[in-house]
Amino acid sequence: NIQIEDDRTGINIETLKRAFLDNLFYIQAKFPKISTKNDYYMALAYTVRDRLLNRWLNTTETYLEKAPRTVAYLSAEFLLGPHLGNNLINLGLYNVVKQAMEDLGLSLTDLLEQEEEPGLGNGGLGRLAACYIDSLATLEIPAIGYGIRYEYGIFDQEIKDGWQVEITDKWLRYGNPWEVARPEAELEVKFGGHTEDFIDEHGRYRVKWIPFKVVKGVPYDTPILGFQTNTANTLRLWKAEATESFDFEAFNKGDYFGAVHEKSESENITKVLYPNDESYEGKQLRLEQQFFFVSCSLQDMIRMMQVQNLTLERFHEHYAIQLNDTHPTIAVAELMRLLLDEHGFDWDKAWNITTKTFAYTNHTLLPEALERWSLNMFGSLFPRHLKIIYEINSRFLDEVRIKFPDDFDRLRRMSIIDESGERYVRMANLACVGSFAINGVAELHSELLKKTTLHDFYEMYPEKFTNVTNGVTPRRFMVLSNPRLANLITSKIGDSWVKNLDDLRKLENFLYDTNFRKEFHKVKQEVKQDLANYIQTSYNITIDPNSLFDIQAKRIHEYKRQHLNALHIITLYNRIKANPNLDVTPRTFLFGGKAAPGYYMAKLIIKLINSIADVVNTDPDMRDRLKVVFLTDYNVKFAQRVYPAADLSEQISTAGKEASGTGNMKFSMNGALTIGTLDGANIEIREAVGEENFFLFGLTAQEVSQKKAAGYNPWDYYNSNPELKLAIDRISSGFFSHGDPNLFKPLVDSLLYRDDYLLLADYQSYIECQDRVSQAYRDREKWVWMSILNVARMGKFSSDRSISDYLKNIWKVPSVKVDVPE
Ligand code: 26M
Repeated sequence: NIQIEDDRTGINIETLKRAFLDNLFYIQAKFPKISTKNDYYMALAYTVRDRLLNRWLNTTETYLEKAPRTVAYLSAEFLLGPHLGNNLINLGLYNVVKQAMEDLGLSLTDLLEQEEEPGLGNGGLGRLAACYIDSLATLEIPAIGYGIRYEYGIFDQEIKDGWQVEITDKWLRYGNPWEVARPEAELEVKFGGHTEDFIDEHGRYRVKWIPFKVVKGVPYDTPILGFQTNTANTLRLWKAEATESFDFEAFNKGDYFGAVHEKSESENITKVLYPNDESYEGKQLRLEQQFFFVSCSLQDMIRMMQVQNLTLERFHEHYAIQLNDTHPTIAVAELMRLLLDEHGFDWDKAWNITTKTFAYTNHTLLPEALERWSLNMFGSLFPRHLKIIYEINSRFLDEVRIKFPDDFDRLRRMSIIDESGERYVRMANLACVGSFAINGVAELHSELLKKTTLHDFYEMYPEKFTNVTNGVTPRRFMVLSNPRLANLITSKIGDSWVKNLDDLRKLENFLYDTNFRKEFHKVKQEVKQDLANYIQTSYNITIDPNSLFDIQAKRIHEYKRQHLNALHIITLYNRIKANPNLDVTPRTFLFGGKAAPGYYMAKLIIKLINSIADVVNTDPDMRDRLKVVFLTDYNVKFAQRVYPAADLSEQISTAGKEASGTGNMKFSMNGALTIGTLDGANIEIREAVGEENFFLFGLTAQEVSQKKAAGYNPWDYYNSNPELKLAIDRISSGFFSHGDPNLFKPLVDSLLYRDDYLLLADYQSYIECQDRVSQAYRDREKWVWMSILNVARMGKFSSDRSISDYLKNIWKVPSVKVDVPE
């Protein structure tokens, strides 16, 4: 029974091997003898790519023909992580390909390790966008992700002498086999210049925008596969290039160097991802990036409708556009401009379409993170948009006046233009006015939005507000990252849980099965051993897989309180120093995360952790009891190693500050127990897994704001808590800084004189909770029990559920089946 398979699509082992060697020869131009690891990676990537093109092209074709209602997810960031492993999982080819590689004497794990991940995002917000496009494809929803093809993604982190050093992320260095450039679909984006009013041939008042410069946007498409479906949606990222016409003009004037300079200026727009999260910086280039990708994306959508012979009157019926935070919010003004100026709509019609198109997700309550653009800068870059925004604002404020007569303070607060001093365009206000739906990312966050940051808008438009609790994809963060656990689960309850995460509940039937609990524990130990081996190899540090792996991995920020975790470590250190025979539960503290390059305090926190690690790891009294490791360059690839190996997940933000968190979910669905505050999605995780299976501590959001209102004084805590005082004094004395009392002074002072994030107020509660954790870990049977319950009850936190919520409550986009003919 000989079966002949096409080398491009066949999935038999022999075919895969032949196809792989074929790609190695014809694409990499190499024989095995002279191939590098990267050649092998590329050959395999193309082999896998060949096998998804059928789905991708058929999906695209289906959407073109059926012209279904479509979700457009606009995000300045998509933190995708490596493609190869994920595509193998979603195609169902992981095991055959692994075998095929083994037959050729290659290890799939090694090849996966080769991939330079597209780190086109900072953290939570960018990673959420990546999870959502995965779930959209898995749920077979017509959808497209639009974003920016940064030439340099989030910087690579190195640690030198305990300090963070940033290295440019040259992720495209060896080529990107997953993207396809579509230069034939390029578009033009205008910047600067001025506007001119004129009367058109129908005697109507119109506006023309005469730009100062025009930049080309070239789309690069990446297929996003659904899990075990035919759907392969597109992620379309825009790269900026110079327009020939501009080169040409300068060239004619004889200004060759000027022309080349102009060209590189244009290409700067998509050069680099801004590395700050949770704090906004009013940089012009950032605003240019936002407008650039938004304008390309909207023009692209309009062009698509024209190809499909659809009238733009129905734009809002054809597209539901989600604004991932305010970063793409200039889309509200740009869609208005396109409809008014380029397609001849009148204001009311254009406004009706626009406000039925957009929905806005807010990701933060931190005031310093709210985007506002200096009016001067905004007006000189986008003179037409500023006029449109004035018009939107004036009509909007009329509405406010009708609903709330004589409330001048309210008008001042709600105005899209901030006129309290230097004038600004407030992007969150524009997003609220221009969208039909506004959501927060966890229940508490959505409630706080209504009560605080967006309170006025809630009173104005209560019907717009909803909550959609975040979720994460179990394909990448369980199946791919933790195959041992995934296989154990599947051996007990089948594999339906991968697409229907609520099915994990069936694991509860095995709680009383001693054998299952043993296997579950064994899996955790093996995965911890894997991480220990990795740390041994890369850091030359030995960690004990029998110790409690206590992990905090996320961007470094004062509100996330990595330094509270540090105070706990110092406290344990002090206790052991005071009593070297103390019976402590051995712990390994692992940290990972990047600090924004301009965020001094965050960088000092990294230095502190590394300094503590130096002291703790070399003190003989600490041996076999405490270890501290700062894991360098925490990214998606590394996160996939970390989540599975955690016993304890640190989710210790000041209550009311973390909008949701998504790492918290990834840890818990891999069986880590959480020590956490009542913040963001922690609250819902605790409800889901059961309060007895969650280590809760700290003030509530309400208590935090009350305490602040009552005049919080950190000294009260410092003076009345000897262990706390001792811990802080250790730092200020220079104990961790070779006797230098100045090094950490800014950090210590920030705690003693301000403590904006209430570390001192939460310290005692945290320490007592950590003591309970240490006790609990000694009863390994009990711990495993709680850990199983965490996995079994995390179904709600699949991004498939989040996307279903968006579909049901906001987008109302039906699924579309894609046929893939053989
Ligand atoms: C803004 C302006 C200029 C440069 C960068 C930015 C910027 C970029 C990313 C601001 C914020 C950015 O990300 C914020 C973020 O990641 N927020 C997190 O979003 C997650 C997904 O909803 C939540 O789970 C986290 O709680 C929230 O902190």
